[in-house]
Amino acid sequence: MPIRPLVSYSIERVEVLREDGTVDEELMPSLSADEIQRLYEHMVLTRRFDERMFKLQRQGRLGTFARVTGQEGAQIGAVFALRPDDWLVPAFRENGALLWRGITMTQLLQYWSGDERGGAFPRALRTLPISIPVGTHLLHAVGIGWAMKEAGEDSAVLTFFGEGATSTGDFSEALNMAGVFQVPVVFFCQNNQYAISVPFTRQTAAPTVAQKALGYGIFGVQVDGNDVFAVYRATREALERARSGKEPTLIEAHTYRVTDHTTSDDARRYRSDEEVAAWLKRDPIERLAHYMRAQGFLDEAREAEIAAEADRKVAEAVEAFESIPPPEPEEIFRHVFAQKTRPLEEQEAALLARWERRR
Ligand SMILES: Cc1ncc(C[n+]2csc(CCOP(=O)(O)OP(=O)(O)O)c2C)c(N)n1
Repeated sequence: MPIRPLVSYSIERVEVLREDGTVDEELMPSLSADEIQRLYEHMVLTRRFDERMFKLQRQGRLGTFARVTGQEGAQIGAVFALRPDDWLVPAFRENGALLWRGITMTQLLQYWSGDERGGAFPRALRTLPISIPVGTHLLHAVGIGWAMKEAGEDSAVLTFFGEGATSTGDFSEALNMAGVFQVPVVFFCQNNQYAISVPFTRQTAAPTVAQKALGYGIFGVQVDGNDVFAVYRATREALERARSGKEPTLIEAHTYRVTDHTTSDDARRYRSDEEVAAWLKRDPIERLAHYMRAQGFLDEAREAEIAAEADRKVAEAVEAFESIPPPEPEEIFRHVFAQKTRPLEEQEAALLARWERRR
């Protein structure tokens, strides 16, 4: 019996916008000057909001949260390809994506201050709540996609997660089910190289996340995650494939988390300053700005104006957030289950009794 290869494969990496700000004209997606400006403005807003949130957290005015800085290219490039009738299923590092979908900064500040009312996103935005448990939401994304397919809707689902989530059973179940039932989901992995302190090389022996798609019979591709044009191109193609053929895709956006895992972490304990410095040079916003300056879309004055406008919007949101009356203590228990469990009821009664004594 001969031994013959059964399956052979290769994984492609898509790059459009080079570090020097020039683009591969053949691969450049068709985007108007206005759309490119909007991409840039939203990436800047996401960064400025992130920086302000960090200060608020350090001042004790906000709880623990996961920063986006360095991942704006991956995140904004992907959601830019969404239509309003598509669904977004986020993890917990998606403030930029959520803002793009129309969730307000005020509401996000509320959520990250521990006020559960901030987590109830308007239904019309077709955006699921923030998912803190790693990987569980991938199954929700498949459920939504499957339901839409059954209902004959021609929209798709985009779900975000980190490379750490690819080690969970939920990841495997979700991709398998999506492949078997040809569910219109785009699985978007922001491979930011670390799951808290665990580096990518300890997460998997595979050299890429993208190749994991092969095991589920779906299409997988890697993109330079700090290249907003490559991300947009790959996500738009994947969403179109999903909407027309109902085929799922796994996209790996190769990027880097330049800040700590969350505000409760100290990344200096497990990685070198040199490594961070090397990635800072690949900053997605600066790379896009480089391109825009060469095209005549951006100059110093406009850059300052965009930053000032972002800061003004952030300041307004912070003011609105800080004027919201604090939630009632029972809010904590309202959003866990549709029907409260007995232990929750007991905890609620205990908390309310203590609250009364304090008054
Ligand atoms: C089911 C579950 N296990 C553990 C945790 C604790 N935890 C929070 S974030 C995280 C790492 C996630 O890494 P990754 O998926 O790569 O996303 P990133 O934080 O890098 O964006 C862990 C283990 C959790 N939130 N949920």
